Amino acid sequence: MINKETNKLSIPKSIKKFSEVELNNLARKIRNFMIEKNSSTGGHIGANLGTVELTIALHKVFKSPQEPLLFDTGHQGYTHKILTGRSNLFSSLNKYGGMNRFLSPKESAHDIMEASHAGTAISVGLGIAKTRYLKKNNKPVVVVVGDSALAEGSSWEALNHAAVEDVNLIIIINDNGYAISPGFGGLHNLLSSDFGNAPQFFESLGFKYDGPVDGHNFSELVPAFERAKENPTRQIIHVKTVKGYGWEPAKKHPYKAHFSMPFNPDDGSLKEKVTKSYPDEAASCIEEMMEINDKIVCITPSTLYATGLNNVFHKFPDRSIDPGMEEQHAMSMTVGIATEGYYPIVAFQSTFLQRAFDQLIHDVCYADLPIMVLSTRSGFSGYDNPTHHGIYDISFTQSFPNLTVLYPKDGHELTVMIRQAQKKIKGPVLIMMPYGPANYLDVVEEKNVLAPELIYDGDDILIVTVGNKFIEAEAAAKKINAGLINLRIINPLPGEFLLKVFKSYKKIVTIEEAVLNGGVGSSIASLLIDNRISREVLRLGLPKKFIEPGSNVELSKVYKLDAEGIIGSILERWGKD
Ligand SMILES: Cc1ncc(C[n+]2csc(CCOP(=O)(O)OP(=O)(O)O)c2C)c(N)n1
Repeated sequence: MINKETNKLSIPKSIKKFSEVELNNLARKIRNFMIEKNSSTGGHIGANLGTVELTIALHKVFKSPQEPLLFDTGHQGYTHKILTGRSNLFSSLNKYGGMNRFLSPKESAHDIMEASHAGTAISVGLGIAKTRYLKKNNKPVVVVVGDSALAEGSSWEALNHAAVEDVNLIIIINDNGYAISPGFGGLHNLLSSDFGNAPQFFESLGFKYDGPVDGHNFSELVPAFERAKENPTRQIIHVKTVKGYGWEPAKKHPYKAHFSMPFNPDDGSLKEKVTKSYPDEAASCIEEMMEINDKIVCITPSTLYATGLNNVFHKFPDRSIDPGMEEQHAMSMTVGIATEGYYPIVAFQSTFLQRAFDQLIHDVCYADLPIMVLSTRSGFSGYDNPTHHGIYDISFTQSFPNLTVLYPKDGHELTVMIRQAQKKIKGPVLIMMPYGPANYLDVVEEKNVLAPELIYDGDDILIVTVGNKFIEAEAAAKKINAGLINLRIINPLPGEFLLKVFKSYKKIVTIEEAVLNGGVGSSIASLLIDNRISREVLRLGLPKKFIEPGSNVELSKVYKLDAEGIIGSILERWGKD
C-alpha cells in the first residue's frame, strides 16, 4: 500500500470510473495512511478523517483544477493532497520546510487559495465564479466549508451576496457539528436539527438546497455532486460527516482529535509529555480570580485549545462564553458586558485577534471601559501557516488610544500582571503571551509589573527587550556587558522612564518577536526623535514578510533573535569596541 522507498501512497491515475467498492477501498487506504503518517508527525487527523469520502467523491465528479475545489481554512485537505500526488510529503509535516498544514498554490496547481483563517472560501469562490461568468467560462466552482466556518461573519457576508448571483457556485457544507470544540449557536442547531428546517432556511435565502447527504456513503455523495454539476447555480449541498471517522480513539477525544501532536495510533495517547504553557498559566490565574470575583466573565471565540480555558469553562459555565468562530462578535460583546459593570476577559489566539481589529479599536478602545483582552501565541506560532504567526499585534496596537498593552517576560510575571491589571487599570488592557511551554525566571509577587524594569546597568549599550525575548536578550546582555530593560508595557510607551535611562547610554538595542515596522523599536526611535535626543538605535525583530512555519528555536535562529544572533547583529553594527 505505502511504497516504503518513495514513501508514497499509490493512487491510481483516474478514479473517475471507480465502482463503489473501489472507492471504499481507496477511502480505507487513505485513512490508514493518514493515521500512520500523522501518528509520527502530528496533524489535523480528526478533521481529515472526516473528509475522506467527501473529497474522493469530489475528485470523482469534478475535474480539478479546471473545476476548482476550494476548502475553507484548508486544514481538512489531506485527501485532496493525496489525490493530487503529494502523499510523499506527509513525512515532512510539522517540520521546518515541510509540507504545509493547509492548502497552498505553492504546493500544487490543484490548491486554488492559501488560507488557514476560516471564513474566506465562499468569498474567494464567488470571486472566481463571478469572473468566470464575465469570461463566459461556465465550469462550476466548488467550495467546501465547515459548519463552524460557515458561522464566521465573513461567510455570512458572502452567502448574502452569493444568494443573488447567477453564477456557477456550489457550496458544500461539511457539517460535523464541531468547530474544534463542539459546535454552538442557532446555525449549529439549524444544521443539526432532525426536523428539517435547513432546506427552508437556505431556500428562502435564494439557494437550491440538497441534503442532508451521508458524507461517508459514496452512493449518496456521488449522485448529489453529479446533480449539482448538472445545475450548479446557487447550489448548497449539506453533507453530514463525522470528525475522526473510522478511528476509535477520536470518539472519546473532547475535540474528536481535530488536531493532535504525535500520537499512539492504537489509543490516541500523546507520544510526548505536555508541559504547562503560558495560556495554561493565565487560565489557572483567571480561574482563581473568578472564584473570588463573581463579576468576571470569560470569553474565547472557538479557541479553547489555544487559551487553556477548559477548566474555567467547566467550573463557571454561566460566566464562560464560547460563541464559536466569531471573533468580531466576541470582541464587541465585551463592551456590553463591561457596560453592565461586569469585567470581561476575552482570550484570542493572536493571529485571530486580527479578525477583531476594528472591534478592538472602534468598540473597545473608544468605549474605554475596563475590559481585558488576552493574546496567546503572540510571536512565532510554530508549524502553522505563515499567516498564523502572531507577529503583527505589537505593531497594530501601538497606534491604539486608551489601550494599555503589556507583555510579561515569563510565567510568574504573566499571572501577577493579569491580577494587577484587573485591579488597577481602569480602561481596556491587552496582555500578550507567547506560544509554547512557560518559562519561570523569578517570583515577582511584590513588584509592580505594570511598569518597565531596569534589570541592570551596563557599559555603553542598553538592550530594551519585549516579553518572551527576555531570556535571549539577557544572555546576550551578559556576554557584552550591556544594560537591560524588561519593557513590560508597550503601549503607551513609558517615555519618561526610558528617556531617563537613555541618558547614560550611547547605543540602544531593541528586541521584539514581531515585525519591525511600527513596532516597539520604531516607537522608541520616534521617542528619541521627538525629544531631539541623538542616540544610535539598533532595532532587532522581524522583516515585513510572511514568515515560514517553524519552531521558536528554529525561527529565532533564522531571524537572528536568539542570543547568538543578537550578539552577531550588535557586533555587525558597532564592531567589537
Ligand atoms: C478565523 C479563524 N478562527 C479560528 C481558527 C482556528 N480553527 C481552525 S479550524 C477550526 C474549526 C473549524 O471548524 P469547521 O469549519 O466546522 O471545520 P471542521 O474542522 O469541523 O471540519 C478552528 C476554530 C481559524 N483557523 N480561523
